[in-house]
Formats: sequence, C-alpha cells, structure tokens
Amino acid sequence: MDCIFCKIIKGEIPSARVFENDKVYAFRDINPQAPVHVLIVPKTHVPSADAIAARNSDLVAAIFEAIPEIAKSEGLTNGYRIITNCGEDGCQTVKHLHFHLLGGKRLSEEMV
Ligand code: DGP
Repeated sequence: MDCIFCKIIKGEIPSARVFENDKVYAFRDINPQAPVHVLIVPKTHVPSADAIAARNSDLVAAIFEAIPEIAKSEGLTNGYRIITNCGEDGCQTVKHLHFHLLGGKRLSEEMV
C-alpha cells in the first residue's frame, strides 16, 4: 500500500519520533502549526476517523491513552488541542488516521 505514514511507521521514511508502543507511533509534523505539533497514528493502517469501528477502536483507545504521556513529555502543562481531519471537507491530506497534538502556545479560538 502506498501510504506515507505506513512507510514512516516501518522506518522507510525518516521521522522525528516522540513516542512508540505496540499499537501507536507519534512523530513531529513536518509542517508545524504550533510550537508543539505531534502526529499520533495507529501502527495498523486505518484510513480515517470514518473507518473507526468495534474491530479497530482499541487502536483509538491506545492513542488516547498515550496522549497524556506524550503531552507531559512535550511539556504541555497548560493544555493542548487534539484534531483529526476526516475526508475531503475535513481537509484530510494523508489517508492514514492521525491525530494532531497541538500546543505550546495559546491556540486560535476560531475553529473550535
Ligand atoms: P492532514 O491535513 O490532517 O491530513 O495532516 C497531515 C499532516 O501530515 C500535515 O500536517 C503534514 C504532515 N505530513 C505529511 N507528510 C509528512 C511526512 O512525510 N513527515 C511528517 N513528519 N509529517 C508529514
């Protein structure tokens, strides 16, 4: 499968890793939108939030269990934002489920 995030997870494309366990991989976004901008992905390919179901929701649970640990290691003691873009109207560009962890400054209130 020609998925850039699958290649990053396999180490075929380099990335700045910040966290990893058996189900989850997290790395710095190549185009950061905030002082801290980490992408958190399941190691198993899931196309988007629209493909989450009972068969794979353990991966989402594992991601959200990892988030406080990643936020702490990134020094996000004053809060942060988690975003997942889904599909065309959601402006998802990489078709592998990922959660943006953004923080390190006061974020815009314009979207959510
Ligand atoms: P989205 O628009 O939600 O699909 O966000 C995809 C993000 O992935 C975007 O913020 C840029 C990031 N990205 C794309 N290609 C690469 C890459 O090769 N390496 C890294 N670290 N990030 C990437």
